[in-house]
Amino acid sequence: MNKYKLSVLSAIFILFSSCITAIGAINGTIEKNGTGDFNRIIDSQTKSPINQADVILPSKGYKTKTDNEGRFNLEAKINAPTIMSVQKEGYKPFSLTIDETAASKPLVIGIEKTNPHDIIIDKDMYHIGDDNYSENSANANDFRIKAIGPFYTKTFKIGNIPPNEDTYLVIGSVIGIDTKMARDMGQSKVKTAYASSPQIYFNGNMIAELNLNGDNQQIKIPRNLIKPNGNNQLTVKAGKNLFQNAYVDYDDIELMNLFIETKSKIATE
Ligand SMILES: [Ca+2]
Repeated sequence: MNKYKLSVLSAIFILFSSCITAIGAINGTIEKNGTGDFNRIIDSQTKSPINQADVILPSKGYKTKTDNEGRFNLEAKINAPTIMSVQKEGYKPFSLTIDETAASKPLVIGIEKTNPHDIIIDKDMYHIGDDNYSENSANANDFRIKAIGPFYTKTFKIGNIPPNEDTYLVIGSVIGIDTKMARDMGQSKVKTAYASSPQIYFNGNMIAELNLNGDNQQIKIPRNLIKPNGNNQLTVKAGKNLFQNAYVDYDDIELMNLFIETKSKIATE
């Protein structure tokens, strides 16, 4: 098995484990869903309310702020999976894909303070692809932002990574991936076709392929690819519809919140 397949498997494993145990997710947690009377944002450590946090639904053009009790209302119609983002200075950007059911119940979300080595690459939402997609694509209802083209790329600085820490790329949320796996998992309703996986490149080397939509996908960045104290480049390339031979049809996706985290090396490695 080659290196990137392993990375993909670990990303999928992390994705599944984060679905099973919401607590302990990397950059925030759903503390409760369906209890209490209000949606709230709290500090995941202290549990105190966070006021003046921005709560954003980029695809709906909706933005609100939490009050002194950390409370907020979602006054937007959610009829398909939609990315909700929470931003507050000093905290890791948090995003969550919510649907009608989740939005109809009070959400309590714990967000986490940033660590000194964390690097926020991008807090905006991007639509990668060609604006040509099926109504049945995973979350196509929510594509409101015009495509930037078949790839996203950004150059950013990385400092010195301590030798006892590993570096991870975290993708806050991604929707719209129409791979065979996404179809088999029920994420994509496209019956007649599927696409190759979006590919993640770090300094020109492919480090992972994304097979599934979801929140908080983590990809380990091999240390030998990192240029310490220098410019590093992240590129995300859209997959392609494997059933369209007449022309290139990129698999339209939206993603949000890209950042780099370092964590102490796992003892078992
Ligand atoms: Ca397309």
